[in-house]
Amino acid sequence: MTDIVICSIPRMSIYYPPAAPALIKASVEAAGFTATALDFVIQFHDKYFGTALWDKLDQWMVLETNDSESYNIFQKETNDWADQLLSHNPTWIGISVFSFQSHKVAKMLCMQIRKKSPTTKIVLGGAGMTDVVNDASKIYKQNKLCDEIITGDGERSIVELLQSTYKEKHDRLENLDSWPYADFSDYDLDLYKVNKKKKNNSNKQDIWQGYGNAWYRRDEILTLPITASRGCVRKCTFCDIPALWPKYVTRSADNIAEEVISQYEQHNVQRFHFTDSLINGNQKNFRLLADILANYRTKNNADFTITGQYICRNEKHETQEYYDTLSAAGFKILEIGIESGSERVRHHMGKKFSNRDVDILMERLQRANMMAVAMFIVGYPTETLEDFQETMDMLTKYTPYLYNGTIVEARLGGTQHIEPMSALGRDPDIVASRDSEGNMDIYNWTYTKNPDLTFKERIRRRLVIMEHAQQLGYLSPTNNQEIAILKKKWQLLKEQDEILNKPSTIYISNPGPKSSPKAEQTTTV
Ligand code: B12
Ligand code: SF4
Repeated sequence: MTDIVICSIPRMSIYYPPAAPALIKASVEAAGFTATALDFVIQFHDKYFGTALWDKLDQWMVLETNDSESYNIFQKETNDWADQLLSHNPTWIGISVFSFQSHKVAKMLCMQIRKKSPTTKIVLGGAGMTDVVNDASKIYKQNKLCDEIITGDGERSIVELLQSTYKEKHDRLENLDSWPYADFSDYDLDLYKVNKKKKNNSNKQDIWQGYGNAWYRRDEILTLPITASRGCVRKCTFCDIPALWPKYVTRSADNIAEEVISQYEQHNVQRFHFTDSLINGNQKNFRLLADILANYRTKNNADFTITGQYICRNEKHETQEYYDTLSAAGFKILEIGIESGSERVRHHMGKKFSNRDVDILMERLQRANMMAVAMFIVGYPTETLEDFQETMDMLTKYTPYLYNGTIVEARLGGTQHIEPMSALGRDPDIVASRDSEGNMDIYNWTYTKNPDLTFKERIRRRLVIMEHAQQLGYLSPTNNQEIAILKKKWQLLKEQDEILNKPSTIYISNPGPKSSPKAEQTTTV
């Protein structure tokens, strides 16, 4: 008998073990209840990855496919997961819904649990349930698939639920230091060692569900997630983080360092990934953290490294010495949202650093023996052909950093989609179609002030820049799932065009290898 058993479900990357069930378990136990965390993400991955079924199954979760084989497999798996959950004889079953991509699996799992044990209570939580615009919870409530839905931060609410004092709310924690850090003791962490050969002989280095991360692929390493802050200090127009977390809060440097050191000593962690929207939100605190960790790593000859999302700041407010300290602390790979080579576009986004700031950042990273994952957005509403060319040129300009190993990846995402909760989502000049329930088509939109940027044009630019990046030698993952979505959308457009008798070929202006003259190419998506 246990008070709550909390599980993670696909679709989630297996870059590191799911953070939420480990955090929820720690909070619940600190309040005197019993909790067990079960990880169906790794179970599912290790069973199917490397088999001919994997792609189909992965796509089934995201796209509206009617593939009956995938459906039957998920029925079988969720049936088995329900048995595993119920074998703990829990009062509550908690399901962590990481994003909207987990809904199909979550619904199936709820149904299986309901069928087997109608009296066991089910609570859902996670960012996938915190989608206030599309109200993801409606369908679960209407069909009585669960007993409670917890949105926002889960630590306090879940304790209140078990204490029977919970009242529906959208919680955000204020004082993060007062909550315990993640407890991974129920997980088999060995399964997350990325390059470890698996029973079915598949090798984890080949996959991160469409994401790249060369740095993640190299050794037999264990990465653990750390959640040091929530929210963001910026308000970029395309991003929904400011709406999801209206206030930025961070744990103190001492508190974060204590967790890093304790997890490192307990689990022999080689890499930490900060799940924060940005790790350098509070510069003073971040610098302090770097000092503590640099000191610890040096004194103890500790070899862990740290990755996380980082914002580029005005170069005048930073120094080479600062980056040397970050490096000594283990902050070896920073994921940096450069977004565009065009300052005009970045300015509109609310990212007000200059191209010179980026140049100097790259230089400092190189000198400090650090690395960058450069993240870009293709097809921002104001992006003209000239702006797009500036992003292409930036990739070309930075090839020296690619060749010397400073830039390890150019991440291109999909095409710009409009987050309904972002500032762009509220911009009256963005025109998007809506379905019968009023949900907007986040991919297929136009911007009245830049009418040439059609959805087709965005897809074209996305493919052009991917070819350009790959030809230059960047690791630039095709991000299979995003491309699959674009293909599907393209197919729909093609069908509409055929009805209207218009051609649907995408013309790619291919810059060719570095020295070759530009060539015109066509491609079909
Ligand atoms: C790191 C990250 C990733 C990593 C994930 C690595 C991994 N395996 O965990 C990568 C880059 C792979 C990724 C991918 C995606 N991500 Co992501 N990701 C994040 C990010 C930055 C941090 C997530 C995190 O770990 N947070 C820390 C944990 C502890 O928080 P949490 O899971 O939300 O859990 C808390 C609460 O939600 C709640 N809770 C969670 N589970 C449960 C369960 C119960 C029972 C209860 C009571 C409470 C509860 O309590 C927890 C503690 O407070 C968030 C944004 C953010 N800053 O949070 C986006 C975010 C979660 N991602 C998002 C999306 C959309 C995606 C993708 C779909 C993107 C894409 N188009 O492909 C994919 C889907 C997942 C996949 N394919 O792996 C959205 C989700 C929005 C939504 N409603 O769907 C977010 C919120 C970003 C955003 N701005 O919109 N992501
Ligand atoms: S894009 Fe990054 S920096 Fe901008 S608001 Fe979102 S999380 Fe913050």
